[in-house]
Amino acid sequence: MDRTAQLTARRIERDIAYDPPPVADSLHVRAARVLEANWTGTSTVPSRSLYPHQWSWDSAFIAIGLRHLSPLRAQTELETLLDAQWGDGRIPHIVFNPSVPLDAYFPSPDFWRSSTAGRAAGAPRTVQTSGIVQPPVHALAAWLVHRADPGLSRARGFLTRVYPRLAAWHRYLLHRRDLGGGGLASVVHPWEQGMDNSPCWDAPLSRITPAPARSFRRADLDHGAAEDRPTDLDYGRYVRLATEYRDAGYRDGLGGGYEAGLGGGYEDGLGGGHEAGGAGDFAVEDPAFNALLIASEHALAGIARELGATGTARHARAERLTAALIERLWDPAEGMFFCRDLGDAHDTRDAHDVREARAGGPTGELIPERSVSGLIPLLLPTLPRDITATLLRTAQGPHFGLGDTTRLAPSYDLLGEAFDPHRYWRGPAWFNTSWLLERGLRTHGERERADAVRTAVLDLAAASDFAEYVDPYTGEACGATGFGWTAALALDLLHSETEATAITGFKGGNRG
Ligand code: 9WN
Repeated sequence: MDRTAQLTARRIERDIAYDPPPVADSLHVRAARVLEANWTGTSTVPSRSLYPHQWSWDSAFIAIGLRHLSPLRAQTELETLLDAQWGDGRIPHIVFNPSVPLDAYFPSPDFWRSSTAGRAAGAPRTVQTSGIVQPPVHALAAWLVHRADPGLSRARGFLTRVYPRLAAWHRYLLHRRDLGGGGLASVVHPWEQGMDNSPCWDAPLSRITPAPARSFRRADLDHGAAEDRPTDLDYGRYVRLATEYRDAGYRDGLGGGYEAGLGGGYEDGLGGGHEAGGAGDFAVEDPAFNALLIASEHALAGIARELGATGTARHARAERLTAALIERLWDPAEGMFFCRDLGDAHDTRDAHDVREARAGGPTGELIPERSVSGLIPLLLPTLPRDITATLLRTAQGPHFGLGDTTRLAPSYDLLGEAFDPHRYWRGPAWFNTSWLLERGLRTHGERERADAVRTAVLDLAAASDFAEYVDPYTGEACGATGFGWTAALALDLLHSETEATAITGFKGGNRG
């Protein structure tokens, strides 16, 4: 056969070369495409439509996935966030992109007025941010990002630059936010804990008079289905709390100001004393928020070691925090951790009252609502063995149904009165909490269970087009698609080792 005949024959046999049938892209490629589409040049938006700015804990989760595609981008993601840190050490929950129109997201920069209302707390002048915080996943993310490419990290001085900022962040939480006086950090707004409309907040929020509906305009309903989102009543209360905090200058401590903020050596003895305060009527100690602080404290110890210190003081602090978590939030009868509502107990202007309250045992009341937040401490490498075993049973039991009626743990109790499989944090399964549980199961050597969650994350992320959250029974996509942390954490599980490993690199060993 001559050349022309060959080509003609090939064309007839293989017109696939000219009109290829669709070949399904791999999950890796699809996840990478989401992260590329959401990348702004210096950070990644959670969603192009619903959340067009940089969010704090989203960026930490996103960096954890991004490290497999571009360690440089992952470092940049965290550096951009940390550039917006306040002088008092807080990392704001949103860093606004000035080129996005004001009405694209509510509350917008003109609501928060960070550079004026937050001046006394050291808000940056050149970038606009919110004034509240989100869970401290950042040191953990920085450590994992470093480990993805230690050569690049060292060459860029990544850890040397981020360490003092992360240390100041933890100092802020442990000094300014220990509103219960028992050593744990409190959140002063549901958005701070990240699970905005969890039924856990219903009781503490019921004390708050909602801002009138006509005083603000929700932008989320332009992009998300109303039945999947928080109600107008919830929003009215979110707005009231944020307004009061802003109008009090975002002040947490008795002294205001930000002398406890940036600075400090690698070992970072906390120094100073507990400071009471908090402007609003909402103050809650949450298990996931504090478990992430503890995991991040272990990660900071790893970073300190990499930078030439011992890290011992940080591990010791993480252990003290773990003990406080158990003392204040563990409910042995229910077999899980609960939130503690500090009620008015935190709202004292007098440090003497705080010491009194402290001496009299834990202040406030446990909130008897089962949230996935109460399972997240499974992440901690040194949780006592009996608590780990009990948590596992609770996760698999009728309230969460993990591995039985659900493949991914629901955000809230399947049997709870407030359960709703589609409404945001009142039932749907989320990918970040599933990732944390998967890592926790692996930390404790629960390989088969971890494998099952991993497979479910990968399947459901792919099938839902990287949805923000899914119906825990059916896997039906809810909220936004092309969601940043869903893509990033699926990518991370695709690439991460599957043998037993402690996420922070610190094994410690179970106690008890
Ligand atoms: C308020 C960005 C954020 C997440 C939160 C999630 C949702 C914001 C909102 O979106 O909260 O911060 O407008 O509902 O609840 O966890 O960080 O993805």
